[in-house]
Amino acid sequence: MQLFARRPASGATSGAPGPRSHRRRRYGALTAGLAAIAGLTTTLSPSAGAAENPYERGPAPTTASIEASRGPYAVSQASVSSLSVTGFGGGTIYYPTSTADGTFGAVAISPGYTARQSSIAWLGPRLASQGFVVFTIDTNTTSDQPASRGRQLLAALDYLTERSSVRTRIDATRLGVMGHSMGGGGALEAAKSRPSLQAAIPLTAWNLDKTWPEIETPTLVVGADGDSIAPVSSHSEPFYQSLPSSLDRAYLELNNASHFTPNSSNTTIAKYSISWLKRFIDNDTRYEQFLCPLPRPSLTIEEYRGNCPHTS
Ligand code: 856
Repeated sequence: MQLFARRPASGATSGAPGPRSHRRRRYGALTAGLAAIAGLTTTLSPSAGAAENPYERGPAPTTASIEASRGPYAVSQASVSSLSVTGFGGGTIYYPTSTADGTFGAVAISPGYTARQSSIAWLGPRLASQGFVVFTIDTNTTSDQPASRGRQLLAALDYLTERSSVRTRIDATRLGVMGHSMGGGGALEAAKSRPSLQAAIPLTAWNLDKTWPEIETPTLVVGADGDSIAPVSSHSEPFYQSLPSSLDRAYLELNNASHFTPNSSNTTIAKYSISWLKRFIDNDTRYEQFLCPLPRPSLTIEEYRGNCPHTS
């Protein structure tokens, strides 16, 4: 069942992949037609599904597969020295070792104030093993502010797709950003300044700017109920609420969690981040089942808000 509004799957309309806009309101009859086509795909084999969506990677997901500490792809890594780049502080690229499945989408991730890439390193192999190229970065200085972190995330993506050793493994039209705390504030800044980004996930984000109506990128805002550095009442909640209601957006508030919960392996952060990146970077509707209907409060979820379904 098609729960999110379906965008013209690249190729379905033009035959060529390219940046897509994310405002749902553009589509009317086209959406209805594609929804009808989508209904047929439920009976097709995985390979036929892959043929329909050229960005689909990996086997059909299950709750166990998105909660696992590693996904189906073996992961390699490459260090990027700060001395070899400009515009950000270097980092580590985690990528699927195999080239058999073609190109992958890519995500850059910024740490927070005073922190280095090590503080968000767990996300590298966790996300890359599901079929993404993941770049955990250092910032130029650990005291850089959110707007700077946003520019650095974009510089890192440009390096990744244009100059890095893995550039040929990446589909440069399918990029996303994540970050922790001021790095999450940076992910919001990056999405605001580059609407072609396909997904953004700010984690217990901190920013003095509380309103983000300009964002056109599908955004999953992750807050923590016990965060006293970026309290959800003055950070994640207004960030989420200020996103356009027409946008694919969601708010995940972690239960029994702190500002630093995103700094170590966390299954709830991983499973919803994987689902969001797969759904919006890979256009992979197989992951919609984990996002819609909205997850209910649980031992690890204080609250979940979102605007699905818009159709169906
Ligand atoms: C840890 C962001 C006034 O702002 C703050 O006190 C503050 C503190 C920490 C952070 C952050 O990025 O934490 C991440 O490395 C804002």
